[in-house]
Amino acid sequence: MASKKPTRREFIKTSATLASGVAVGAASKSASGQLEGPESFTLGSDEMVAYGERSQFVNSVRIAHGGRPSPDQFGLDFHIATPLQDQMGIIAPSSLHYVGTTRGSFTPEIDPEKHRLMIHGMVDNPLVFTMEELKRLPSVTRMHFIECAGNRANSRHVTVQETHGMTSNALWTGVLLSTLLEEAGVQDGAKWIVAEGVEEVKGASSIPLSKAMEDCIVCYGMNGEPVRPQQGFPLRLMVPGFEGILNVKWLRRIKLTDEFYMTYNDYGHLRQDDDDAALSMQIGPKSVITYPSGGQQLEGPGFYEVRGLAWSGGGRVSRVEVTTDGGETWFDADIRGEAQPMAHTAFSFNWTWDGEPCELQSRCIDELGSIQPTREQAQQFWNPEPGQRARLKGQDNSIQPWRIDGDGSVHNAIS
Ligand SMILES: Nc1nc2c(c(=O)[nH]1)N[C@H]1C(S)=C(S)[C@@H](COP(=O)(O)O)O[C@H]1N2
Ligand SMILES: [Mo]
Repeated sequence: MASKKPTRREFIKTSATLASGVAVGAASKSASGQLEGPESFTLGSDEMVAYGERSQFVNSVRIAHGGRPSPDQFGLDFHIATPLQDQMGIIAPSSLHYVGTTRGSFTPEIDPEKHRLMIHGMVDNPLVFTMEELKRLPSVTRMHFIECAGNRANSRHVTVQETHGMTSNALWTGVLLSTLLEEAGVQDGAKWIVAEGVEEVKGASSIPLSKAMEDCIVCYGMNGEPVRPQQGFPLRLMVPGFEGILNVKWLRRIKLTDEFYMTYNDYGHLRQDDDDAALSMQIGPKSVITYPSGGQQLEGPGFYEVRGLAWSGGGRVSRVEVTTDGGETWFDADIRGEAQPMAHTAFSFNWTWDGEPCELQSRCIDELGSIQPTREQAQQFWNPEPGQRARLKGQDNSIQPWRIDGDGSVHNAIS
């Protein structure tokens, strides 16, 4: 077997070895055996007092996703992927949150004082809210992930940023949409909402009214500050656990309707009927190991904490399993903290690598009992039987394999 889960006793033993190994390494670099001090000190500046910066030694960045430059030659932003391999824990720093745009966009500059949200259509009282009016209402702060349907791994991808970087998790603050809809008085027969951003056709999406009443949030806050412009400042819709495209940014209008609207977004997803549309929106159980992951290099045999993220549109993550032998044996990973519904959940697994080539995978089981599929299982959805109409399910939640070679290099093992 290429690897095994260390017992508690072995773990303590290997950790001790690891610690002395590090000390030896450091001593060999510094002839005097002294610890080195800082290179210099930053003097206080008005800027750093007013607004902090990360260290000059930290240089993790987002990248354009899907082989399309961002910004492109016209200055339009396209998909931008977050560096999951560098993220610590479950909250994406706002500056590194992934960005999804349906057809490329300029990030609108919206003066919050002028911004309005209109709720109309099949309601008794059409309403128009200012930002200040929204902020007076009862609010919630909840942790939720967003994931773009374009978050699909393929064999050409090298890093986890490329395979899985189109999802991020943040703390979102705002008013439950149900609060606003109750105020407006939903009429009998209304079944859908159509949410629209300031760029008209591009931001519009049809969302089932049942979902709108359940847990959607009209958000003005993100990670303790106003929503960032690329995430929809000053207002964005959060549709927990449903496809990213429904989380309308720069939200300005919500119309209640008795049927599904074939908006630009919906058309792009080839949804044919109401049921099909509603069912295809929820994101299945998914997980990925972020350490060790593609492009990284293990220093040599010994102890490693395997770490990753798991999530599901179906509620809380209830279990995550890890294999280090390509799927023959699965172990329960540790869930870090308490899993939140429709939120990234961190997992870890204590592992001692024996230096032999091996393959790491993780799989997520959510509170509905749904299990993350293998790539082969998921592909049955993507490639229908001959004669069947190709249905774009809009998501890839298949298991991600990482191969570790004898030299410690880590590779995407999708064939
Ligand atoms: N108004 C508007 N809302 C939008 C989009 C858009 O282009 N315009 N893109 C959608 C897509 S495709 C995704 S995946 C999510 C991404 O949200 P994020 O950029 O905050 O990560 O926003 C959605 N909301
Ligand atoms: Mo998206």
